[in-house]
Amino acid sequence: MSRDASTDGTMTGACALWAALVAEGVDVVFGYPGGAIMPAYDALPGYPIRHVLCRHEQNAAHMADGYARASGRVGVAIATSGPGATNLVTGIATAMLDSSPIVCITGQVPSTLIGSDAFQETDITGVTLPITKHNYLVTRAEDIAPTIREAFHVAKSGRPGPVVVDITKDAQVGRCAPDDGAPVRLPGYRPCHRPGAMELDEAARLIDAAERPLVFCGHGVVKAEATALLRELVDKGDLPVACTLLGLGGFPASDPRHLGMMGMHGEAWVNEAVQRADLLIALGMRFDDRVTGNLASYARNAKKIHVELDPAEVGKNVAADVAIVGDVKDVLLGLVPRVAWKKRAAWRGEIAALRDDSEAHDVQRLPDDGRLLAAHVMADLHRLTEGAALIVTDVGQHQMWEAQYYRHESPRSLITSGGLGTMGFALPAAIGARFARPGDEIWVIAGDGGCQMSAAELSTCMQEGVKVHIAVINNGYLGMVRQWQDFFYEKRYVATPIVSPDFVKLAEAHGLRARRVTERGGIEDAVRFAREAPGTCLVEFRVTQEDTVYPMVPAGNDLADMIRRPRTKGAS
Ligand SMILES: Cc1ncc(C[n+]2csc(CCOP(=O)(O)OP(=O)(O)O)c2C)c(N)n1
Repeated sequence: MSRDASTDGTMTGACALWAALVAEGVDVVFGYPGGAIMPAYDALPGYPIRHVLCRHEQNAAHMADGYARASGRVGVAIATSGPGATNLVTGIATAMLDSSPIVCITGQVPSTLIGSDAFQETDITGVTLPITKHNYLVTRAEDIAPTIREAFHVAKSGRPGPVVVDITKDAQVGRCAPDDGAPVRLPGYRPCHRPGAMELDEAARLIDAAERPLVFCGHGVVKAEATALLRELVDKGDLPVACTLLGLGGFPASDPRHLGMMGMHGEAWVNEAVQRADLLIALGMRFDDRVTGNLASYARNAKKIHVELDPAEVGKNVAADVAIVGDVKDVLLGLVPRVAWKKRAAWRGEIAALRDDSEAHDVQRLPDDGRLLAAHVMADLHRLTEGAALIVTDVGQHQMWEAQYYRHESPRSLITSGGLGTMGFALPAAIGARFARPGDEIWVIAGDGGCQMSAAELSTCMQEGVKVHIAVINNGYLGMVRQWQDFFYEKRYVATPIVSPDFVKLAEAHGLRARRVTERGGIEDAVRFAREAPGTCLVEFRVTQEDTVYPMVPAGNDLADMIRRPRTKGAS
């Protein structure tokens, strides 16, 4: 029952807030209370919304983000003013760079105190201006519901992104009439572009004429739910497909035309193919520097078709011969019928030769000498889950090995912080994903460094009864940074050896099951153990310490100048 006892037909701003969230279909929010948001919290029990108490507001934003990425819906995080709000910042920036639709609601000091450096006052709309799609300061109860409606519209329409709604305490306790549900009107905000027939014709002409075309499957393919249409395009043109990190799963890894990941830690043959291609068909991706390396030498022989929802991305890094602004699904609906059936055996053969050569010495042979490598864990996890799990990774070497060895078949089967590369992301994002996909098997893969950044959320798993499986890849180092020190700082390992708590005891202290694995033979049993655990289970994999992710394009280098696995050490 609502705590809003009024009989005059009005309601408090706090009630208007929850009613507006219910109207948006919200059934779970992730948050942490405090003084300036207390009226809102006090009203929450009257509404059918579950609140998940995080242990740090950054993680509330990551949970909302994980929920959004797993479901395609908008995730919601709640925090108080001042430190609560500023703690959200990394989570908001993470969502911004990966175009994830979240709405963060923050309490603000009473409007009469704004600007007075009141207790726990921070100008959070000012702070988050460059890392949100949009933000709002709400000072009147009657503005709360329309603002929430607008915030959801902005967060999910066009290129999705984070929106902050900062609500003063007096607005929360003030009274207003129930919301009239008026449709959102935002003159000037026109996020949907219809692809033009001329661009589509020109793109189809380029595709038909190309001898060595490559399709790039980016995050936009996953977000637009365009995977079936992508398959049709690939079928017609016999087109090889390379994925960005966030595009993995947008095209099934088991398809023979799937090449793998491109870029800094992409497969060598993919990067070589990019440099040889005569046409790039880039779908829903933004030519990040981790993808292109040195722009001056990037794909010089290729014409480029760039399909992107956000006009600001087109031509930003790489000039497009044909730019098509629009949702990938809409564009493919128009493009596929225009493209001719064509076989490209010579080009497919050329790539296969590159692949054979590279696989012979670049791809890590997984040794059978008892040593446990992180890649073993990824490969075995893929085999044991039959590629059907939702994997949420943290950031570092393990993230790249996951991308290389866990073969993603379906969209939204990988959640990872790509654009910002936020350590500590995985566990909270997985908790959020759990609420979006209650029936799915969810694995967190985190390093010993990143795991410690959000280990406090083990408490949340315990309190909320959340079931995720956590694989901690413990190599005793901040491995990815150590790898850079290996290559570029003459092995001076400054600040990268990291001592960890006993992860098994840490999990057990939270009432969770846990186990340690030190040999390859232990992986299968541990996966079974985790799956059978009633709640969250942590498995610590003690892996070989100084291992390297190959290949590697040094930052800013030409894509062709990859550091390859040393040939003499082909066995490890
Ligand atoms: C919040 C944050 N701080 C610092 C970094 C820089 N960074 C990138 S990878 C990495 C090391 C990660 O170490 P670990 O979590 O142990 O994973 P590993 O690389 O060993 O698999 C660091 C420090 C980052 N990405 N995010």
